[in-house]
Amino acid sequence: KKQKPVILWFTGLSGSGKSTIANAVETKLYKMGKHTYLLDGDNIRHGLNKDLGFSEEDRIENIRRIGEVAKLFVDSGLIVLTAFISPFQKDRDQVRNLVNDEEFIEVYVDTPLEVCEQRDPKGLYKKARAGEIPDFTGISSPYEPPKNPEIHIKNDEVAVEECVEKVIEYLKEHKYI
Ligand code: GGZ
Repeated sequence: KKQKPVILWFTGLSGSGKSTIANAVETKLYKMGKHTYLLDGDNIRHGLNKDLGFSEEDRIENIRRIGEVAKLFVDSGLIVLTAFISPFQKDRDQVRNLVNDEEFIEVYVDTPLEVCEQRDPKGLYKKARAGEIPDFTGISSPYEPPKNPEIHIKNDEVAVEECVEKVIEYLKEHKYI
């Protein structure tokens, strides 16, 4: 079945729902017969990037490597989904500039810090507030919201299924699938 290779670059705070939505989008694309690959903390930060932490310098290098890997998968014809905080606009733009214009879609998972902190699925915000995790995004390390994301998702206001639909509709409208 036809598909145009592209990077779906999800960005947002810890607990924003990036991974959940990216996973659900991937499942949907799979059911439609599309070929995809999902890059996330589980397969990148535990492998290729296990030498990196969360200093500004390490986050920049984290995103740079992920961008290069995503580009390779795009070259192989896949729809690539990435789910990383990727807090800096400059680094996201650098990945955008690695590929052709139409091969990068920035997906902003816009969940307010208060909501992420309330969810706190892994108790990380609590630890960060207690000073047990230094440089925690949103607490003691910055997050720069995308200026012009192709897709803007407010997942505290709508169900995951609706967020998934929004991404799928975008892909159809712009003839990726
Ligand atoms: C932010 C941290 C930190 C610090 C550990 N700051 O909710 P999670 O657990 O599963 O997702 C977070 C993940 C962020 O890794 P990324 O590779 O996406 O970050 S970045 O793009 O900024 O390089 C969180 C966990 O790692 N985590 N320490 N200090 N998140």
